[in-house]
Amino acid sequence: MKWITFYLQLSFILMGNILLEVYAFAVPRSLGGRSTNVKVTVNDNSDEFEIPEPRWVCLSHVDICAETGVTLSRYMKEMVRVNPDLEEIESIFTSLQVACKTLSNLVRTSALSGLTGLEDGGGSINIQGEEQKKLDVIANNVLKNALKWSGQLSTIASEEEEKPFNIMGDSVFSNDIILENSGRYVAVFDPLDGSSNVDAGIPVGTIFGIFDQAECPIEDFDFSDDGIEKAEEKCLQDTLQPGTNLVAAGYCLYSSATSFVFTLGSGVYCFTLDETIGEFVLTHSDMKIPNRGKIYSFNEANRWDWDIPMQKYVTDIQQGLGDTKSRYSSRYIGSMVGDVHRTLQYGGIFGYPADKRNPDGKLRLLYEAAPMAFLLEQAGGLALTGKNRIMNIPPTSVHQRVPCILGSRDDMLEMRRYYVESRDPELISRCKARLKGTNVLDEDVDDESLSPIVNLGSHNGDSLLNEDKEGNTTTTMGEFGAAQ
Ligand code: AHM
Ligand code: MG
Repeated sequence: MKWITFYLQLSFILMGNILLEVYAFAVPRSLGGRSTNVKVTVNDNSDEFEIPEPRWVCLSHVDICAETGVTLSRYMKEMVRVNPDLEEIESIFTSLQVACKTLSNLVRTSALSGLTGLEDGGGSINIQGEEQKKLDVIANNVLKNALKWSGQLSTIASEEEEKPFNIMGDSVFSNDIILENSGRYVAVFDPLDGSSNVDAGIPVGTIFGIFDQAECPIEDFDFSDDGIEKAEEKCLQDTLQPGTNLVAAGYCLYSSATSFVFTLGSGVYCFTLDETIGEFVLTHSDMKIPNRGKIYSFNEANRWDWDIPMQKYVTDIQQGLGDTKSRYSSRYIGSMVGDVHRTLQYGGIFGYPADKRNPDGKLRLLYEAAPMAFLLEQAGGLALTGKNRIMNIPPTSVHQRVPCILGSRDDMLEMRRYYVESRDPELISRCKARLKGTNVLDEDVDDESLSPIVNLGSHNGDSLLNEDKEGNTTTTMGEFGAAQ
C-alpha cells in the first residue's frame, strides 16, 4: 500500500512539473503583469549597456503574416493579442496614426491650400519665444483632437502649449461620448518639428513620447513657489518624467514618403504610408542602426561657439584623424526627424550640442531629445548630452532644453571620449546641474578627484557601467565622471 501511495505522489509531482514547463513555454512573459528589470547584454566584446527587459513583446512581421503587407492597425491588434495590457496604447496609436495621416496630407498640400507662412500673418509667438507657422498651430490642434478620442490619456504636453494640460477636463468628455476612459497615460509631443523648413518643401515631422503616469516618480516634487493651481501641479508632476519612464516613443516623418517609426521598448519598427490604400504598412522590422557610420550632422555655423571637445571631435573626423581614419561627410537637413531618420538607417552621428549662446543646446528634453533617445537606444545606438545619457535626465520644466547628440554606438563612444577627457570646470558644473537629484550623480564626488571614466548610467538607475580609456569596464554605484 505504502509503495502505491509513493508512486502516486511521484506521478503527481512529475505531472505538475511537466505542466508548469508547458505553461512557461506557452504563455508570453508579458502576460500576468509587468516584467521586472533584468540585465540584458546588447553589445559586443568589452562593452555592455544595460536595458530593461521589454515590457511588451514585439512581433516581427513573419510572426504575423509572411506573404502580405501588415498594416499598423493589424500589427497593433496582434500585439494586443500577445500583450493584453497593451490595449490602451493601441488606442493611443490609433489616434496617432489618424493625426499623422492628416498631417501628412496637410503638409503635402500646404502650398496649394494656403497653409504656408506665419500664423496670423506674423507675430504669433509660442512659449519658446519662436514665431509660429500656420502649420505649427494646425498640427497641434490635429494631434490634440485625435488624442482626445483615445480616451486613454490624462495629460498632454506640447511644444506649442505653455503648460501641460488635463485632456480629461475638456468639455467633450462631459457628455458621455467617450464611455470608457482609463486616462492612464501622458503624451508629450512636438507637433511639427522643423517647421521653419516646411514652406520650402523640406522634410518635417512629428515627435511623440508616452509615459505611464502610474510610474511617475516625482511625487514629492515641490511646486509651492510656482503659484500654480493644484490641477496644473498634477499635470506638471505627471509630465516631468525622465526618458527612462517612457513606455512608447517615435516620430512620423513627412517627406517623399511618410514614415511612422516607433518603439514600445522592444525594438524599433517603421511603417510607411501606402497612399493608395491610406494605411501605414510595415516596411522595416526591428531596425538596427549600423555600429559605425561616416556621416556627421550638426549645424556647423555654431561650431566656433561649441564646447572645445565637440570642436576637436568634429575637426578630427573631418580630417580622417578619428578612430576609423576615414574622412566623414556632412549632411544636415535642420529637421531633427529627417536627420534622425537618415542616421538611424545609414549610421553616423547627429546632434545639436551646447554652444556659448545656448549652453543647453536647442532641442527640448521632454518631447524631442528623450523620445528620440529611447528610439535610438532601442535600435542599438546611443544618445548623450556629450558625456551623459539623455534618458537619465529628470526634466525640471516642460520646455527644458538639453544638448542632444545621438547615433551609431561606436561613433558616439568615440565622440564621448573627447568630453570625458575634458577637465573644463564649467562643463562639469553644467552636467552636474542637469543630473541633480538622480542616483547617477554622486554629490559627494569632488571635482578635483574625478577620473576620466565613462559613466553611461542604466535604464533603471540601479547600477552604472564605467569604462576607462583602454576599454576596461567596471560597475559602480552613482559614480560621476568628468565633463558633460
Ligand atoms: P523646432 O522644434 O522649433 O522646429 O526646432 C527644432 C529644430 C530641429 O528639428 C532641428 O534639429 C533644429 O531645430 C534646427 O535648428 P537650426 O536651424 O538652429 O540648425
Ligand atoms: Mg521641434
